[in-house]
Amino acid sequence: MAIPTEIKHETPQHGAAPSTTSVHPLDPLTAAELEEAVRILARERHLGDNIRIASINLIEPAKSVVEKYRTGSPFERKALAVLMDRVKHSSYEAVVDLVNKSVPSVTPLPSEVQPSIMLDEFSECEQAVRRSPLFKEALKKRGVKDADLVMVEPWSAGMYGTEVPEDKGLRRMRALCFVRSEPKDNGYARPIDSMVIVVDLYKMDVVRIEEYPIAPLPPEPGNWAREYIPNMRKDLKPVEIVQPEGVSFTVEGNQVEWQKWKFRVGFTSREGLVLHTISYTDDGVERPILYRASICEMVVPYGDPREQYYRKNAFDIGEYGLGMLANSLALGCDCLGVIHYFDFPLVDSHGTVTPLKNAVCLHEEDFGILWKHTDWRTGQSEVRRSRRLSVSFIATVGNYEYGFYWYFYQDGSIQCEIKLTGIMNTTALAPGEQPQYGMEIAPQLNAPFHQHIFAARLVPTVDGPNNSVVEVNTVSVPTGPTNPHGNAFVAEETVFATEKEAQRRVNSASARFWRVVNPSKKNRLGRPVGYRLVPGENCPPFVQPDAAVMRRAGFTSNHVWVTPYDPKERYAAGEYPNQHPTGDGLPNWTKANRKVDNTEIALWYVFAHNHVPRPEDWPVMPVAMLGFQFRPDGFFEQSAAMDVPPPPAKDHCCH
Ligand SMILES: [Cu+2]
Repeated sequence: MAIPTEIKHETPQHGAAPSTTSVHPLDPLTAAELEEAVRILARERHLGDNIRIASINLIEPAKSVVEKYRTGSPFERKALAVLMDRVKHSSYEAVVDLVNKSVPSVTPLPSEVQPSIMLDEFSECEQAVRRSPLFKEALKKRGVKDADLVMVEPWSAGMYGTEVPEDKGLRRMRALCFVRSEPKDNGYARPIDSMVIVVDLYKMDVVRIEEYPIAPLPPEPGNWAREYIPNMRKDLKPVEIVQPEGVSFTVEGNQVEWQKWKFRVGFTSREGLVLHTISYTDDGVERPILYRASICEMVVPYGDPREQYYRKNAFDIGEYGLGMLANSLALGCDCLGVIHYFDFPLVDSHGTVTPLKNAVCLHEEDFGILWKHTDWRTGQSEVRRSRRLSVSFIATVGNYEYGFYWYFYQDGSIQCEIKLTGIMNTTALAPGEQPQYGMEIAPQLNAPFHQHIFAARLVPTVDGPNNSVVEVNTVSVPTGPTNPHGNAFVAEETVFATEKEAQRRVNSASARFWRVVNPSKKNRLGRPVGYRLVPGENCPPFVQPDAAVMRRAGFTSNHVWVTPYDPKERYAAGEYPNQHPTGDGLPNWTKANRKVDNTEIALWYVFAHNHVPRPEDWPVMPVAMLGFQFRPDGFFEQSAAMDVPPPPAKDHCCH
């Protein structure tokens, strides 16, 4: 095995004994375990000055192991470390056994594949640009006097088949630049539209600067920090969320119980928040629903075809890692009420472990009415307030923020909601120029059309391991002898037998939705028990099917994919989308057209927010939301929310 042997320094020992130890096979690696993994890698001579750690995450044990696990019994703890040798230009996957304190396997990655971009590389890339004489010269040419006020924004380089020979085999980033007028100014208000700085991340050196026609800087600032907003409204009175008797949920380690729900909170450096073993206790019986749920990939394709911009297609999960970019949430700001926070540790590319405080927020929310009816004849009236449990985290990816929220409801529904906010990426316009592929959002400032496309990976276990997916389309019945008045319409069901049949798009014309059913478990009405995947806002990708980005973003060509469950098929664009020459993931795996009927499956739901920018999205975009719901459909005998009690009498409203 071609593994690095040169060790210049031992990895420093970090702190004292572990303050927390893992207590369940699915618990993310603790800080102590991450430190131990780094120590084992160093001791076994897999680390050194030239080696960077792209990620270390738990290797989740097999589903069968998790299902058989009983509290207190021993379990394996293995970590997958992705390592990169900056000198040999090679990368490795190392399996670290934390119980036996060994490295049982090291597998080199294919030479053309790049691990995700490491957080440290962003700042190192920026420093490399700043010390480059080419950069100083390019700024001079553009009349930018103070290089310290230039904001350098490294973007993943992707792989488009147009790469010049000198880039071959390089680990690259492409940096765009913006100018601040003072240190706290919003740089995105003044894009330097005319240059892209290509950086070699192995050497941390500027390779070249690609030059394009120089556009003048837009004239206006676009500031958002509080010191720039002198006249804030003054008529807001405080709102306090008070739970005088405490919360209605319990948390034990990473396990949460609330109402009849039970699930585990997990976290990876790539996906951020992961939910495991979601179940609902119905009449004393704990019924499984989802084994694992996460947003596993996303891509933001920009529709600007100009040479300097056609490569703007960030895979924010596979190329950057949302867990690494997660915020430490603030009480009263990010989350309101009585909050339970989960902290998760992160490891940087040098092996230093840092706890991320308040990474995931858990709390209850009042969510309006749950159900209501008034009998106008008798005057009887019943109303129930909806209480939902929210589990969330927020990641900052350069200019944008993404909030990922999972909600649990008292009627057995689950909802995934993504909140998009932050600052739009911008380009410059000449005076009087109308943008062709974007919208002028402030004088001479263009925000290009783009899409935010997300992939959820759900591993359904609706009342047991073997599930099927059924598509339901509502269709009009032609007028005729059985439908003489032309008013008939029916819901037609089609079971997906194979992966190819299960590659589908949303269709509002047939009010299309999907049911995940357990064919071997019937409800009292004789139909298989199920959960309904209810799509929300969605649209197709607007790049051409043969656009180069689609080689890596092929997963966006369908909104629904169903695959046989394979724990190795984790991410919609494959393990290593960063600079992947051919792309991987769903389009590749499903070529085998495997059977997906009445077996263990993964259900992938891809959904898009199409961003046609508005002036009101500037300077910081108010939250836009999209997502989907997973609602019981024949799972319960009737509404699961009937036993929710009315609000206390002191609130007067319900009697
Ligand atoms: Cu957007």
